[in-house]
Amino acid sequence: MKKIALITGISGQDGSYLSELLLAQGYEVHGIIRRNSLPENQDSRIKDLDVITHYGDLLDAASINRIVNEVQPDEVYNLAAQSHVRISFDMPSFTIQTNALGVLNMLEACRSLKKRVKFYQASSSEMFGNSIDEDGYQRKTTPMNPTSPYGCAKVMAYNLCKHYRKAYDMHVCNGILFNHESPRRGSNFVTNKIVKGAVEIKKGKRKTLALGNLDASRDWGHSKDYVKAMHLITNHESPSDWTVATGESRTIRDMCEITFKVLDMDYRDYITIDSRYLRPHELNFLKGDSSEIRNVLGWKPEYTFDSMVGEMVNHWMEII
Ligand code: G4F
Repeated sequence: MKKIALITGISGQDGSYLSELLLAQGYEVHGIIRRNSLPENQDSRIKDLDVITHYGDLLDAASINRIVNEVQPDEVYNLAAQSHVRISFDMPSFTIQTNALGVLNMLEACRSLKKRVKFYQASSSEMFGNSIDEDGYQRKTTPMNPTSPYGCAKVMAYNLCKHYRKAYDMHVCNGILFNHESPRRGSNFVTNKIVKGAVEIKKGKRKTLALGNLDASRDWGHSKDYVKAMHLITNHESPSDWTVATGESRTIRDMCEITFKVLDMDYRDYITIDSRYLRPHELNFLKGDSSEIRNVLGWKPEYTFDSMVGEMVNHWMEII
């Protein structure tokens, strides 16, 4: 019998890579999508995949209950979210509802199922805020001091998942994933914004690229590697919480320098600073310790930072 997976946020970067991984392993893959006035915006990443989609919304508990009951999943990957940290300052209420109460709706829907479902929650390094352990890393034991409505909501969802695991003996896992990118990343996130902008400059389509804080530092991996971690985490015999990261941190300035260099340009000639892209409260530095998932589950990223940037540059060079 085929295993059945249900992915919320299936149309996003991670949802599409995870669908490919699960289909390749013989799963029947279902996903929840929201209604959009331009349907092609909704399925551009998954239109060629053999997945079954259902209309629903994490905030519409009736739709979630109906889908979970119809699909009877063995594994649920809860990836849906208002995932943009900067936008969470503009839409705090929507972000908190979707990213925290939406998770509660999913957990409740799964709790009501007769079968024991494995539940994966997309937790985030944004939960740490500016906490750093003495050795310079963040890990699941690092205090969580979020610096955005997005981070606050993710902390609540993280704790709800731990609570449901203990209170109802459910197989609920958190993957605390550090930033992960790819050509499929939305181009309003900084990596793809830089790569796309640099290629546009290279091809004479624009003269400059406006960014916000260049001094923040992130631990960037590749989404394709990180969805493998999601699957390993969910299928480990005992449900737990795991940190997924590369262990390398680079500033936004480094990202600009490397990307423009690949295209034989000097970023200093093209980058401008626009305060619209600054945040009311910034998370300054992320570097994750993923030794537990590497040692216990054997997870190891295949991409390096350079191979990831190279793939993103090639993608935009072909499209633009
Ligand atoms: O690419 P970003 O928007 O990602 P951010 O805020 O780190 O969040 C991402 O990673 C989290 C995991 O830690 C996820 F939970 C979350 O869903 C998302 O995937 O911004 C990265 C950094 C920030 O410090 C930001 O201030 O880049 C800085 N930045 C500088 N200029 C910019 C820009 N970010 C964006 N989006 N646009 C800019 O023009």
